[in-house]
Amino acid sequence: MLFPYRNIVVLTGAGISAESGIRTFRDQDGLWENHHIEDVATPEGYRRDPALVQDFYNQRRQQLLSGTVAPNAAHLALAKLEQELDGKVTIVTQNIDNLHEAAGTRNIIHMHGELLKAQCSQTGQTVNWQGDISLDDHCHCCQMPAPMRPNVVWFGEMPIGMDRIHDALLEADLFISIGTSGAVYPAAGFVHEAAMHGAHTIELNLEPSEVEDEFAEKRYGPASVMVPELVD
Ligand code: BV8
Repeated sequence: MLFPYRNIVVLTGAGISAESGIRTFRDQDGLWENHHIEDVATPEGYRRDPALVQDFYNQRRQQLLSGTVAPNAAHLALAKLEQELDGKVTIVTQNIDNLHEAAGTRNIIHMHGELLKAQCSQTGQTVNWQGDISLDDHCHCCQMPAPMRPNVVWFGEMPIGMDRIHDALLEADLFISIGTSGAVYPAAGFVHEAAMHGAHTIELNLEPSEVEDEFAEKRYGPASVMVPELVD
C-alpha cells in the first residue's frame, strides 16, 4: 500500500489500456501509423474531411462497445487504491476509453474527452453516444441543428477539467504517471507542477518517456505488472 500518501494524482495514457487490446498512438502499429495526426486529431482535419475523422473515432467506439475489451490488472489496482486508501485518489486520464470506470474508478477526469459521448459542434454540449456518429446526426440544442462531432479534445483545443487538475496537483503528495510517452502538453507538464508543490513523483511505463528526467522514481515494465506491484 502507498503509505503515508494521502493525496494521490495518477496520470494515465494509452499504455495503461494497451494490454486490454486498445492500440496506443506512437508505438509500433499505433493508431497514428496509418493516419497523419493533423488529419484525424485537429479541428482543421475534421473540417477538411469530417467523414474520415468520424470513421477514425467510430472504429474505436465500435471496439469499445464490442465487448472484446475489458479493464486489465492496472485499471483494477487503481480502482482498489481509490477504495482502500485513507485519503484521496484522482485519476487524470488522457484516454478516451471507459476502462477506468469499468474497473470501478469514480474520481476521474477525462482531459482529452470520452469516446462514448458526442458533442454539438456548435455549443460543445455533450450527450452519451453508444454507436456510430454519422454526418446526418445533428444536435437537439440549437435552433439550427448543428452536426454532432466526437467528444474528443483535438490539438489546439482546450483540454477538459484543467481547473480541477491544477487544484489536484496543488494538493498532491504523490504523482504517478502510467503508460504515457510524455509527448503531449499540457499533460506532460503535470509532473513538473506536482514536484514544484512538493509531491513525490513516480513514472511507470514500458520505456522511459520524453519527460523521464522530471521523475524522482522510475519503474519500467508492463502496466498490468507494475501498477499492482506499486499499489498492493
Ligand atoms: C492545448 C485526441 C491549449 C484524442 C489527442 C505546451 C503547452 C501547451 C500546449 C502545447 C505545448 N506545446 C505544444 C502544445 C500543443 C499540443 C501539443 O502538446 N503538441 C505536441 C504534439 C507537442 N497540445 C494541445 O494542442 C492540447 N491543447 O494545449 O490547448 C489551449 C489553450 C487555450 C485555448 C485553447 C487551447 C491538446 C492535446 C490533446 C490532443 N489530443 N488525441 C484521441 O484521439 O484519443 S493527443 C493523443 O496523445 C491522445 O489523446 C493521447 O492521450 C495523447 C498522449 O499519448 P499517450 O497516451 O502517451 O500514448 P502514446 O502512444 O504516445 O504512448 C504510449 C506509451 O505507453 C508509450 O510510452 C509506451 O511505451 C507505453 N506503453 C505501451 N504499452 C504499455 C506501455 N506502458 C505500460 N504498459 C504497457 N503495456
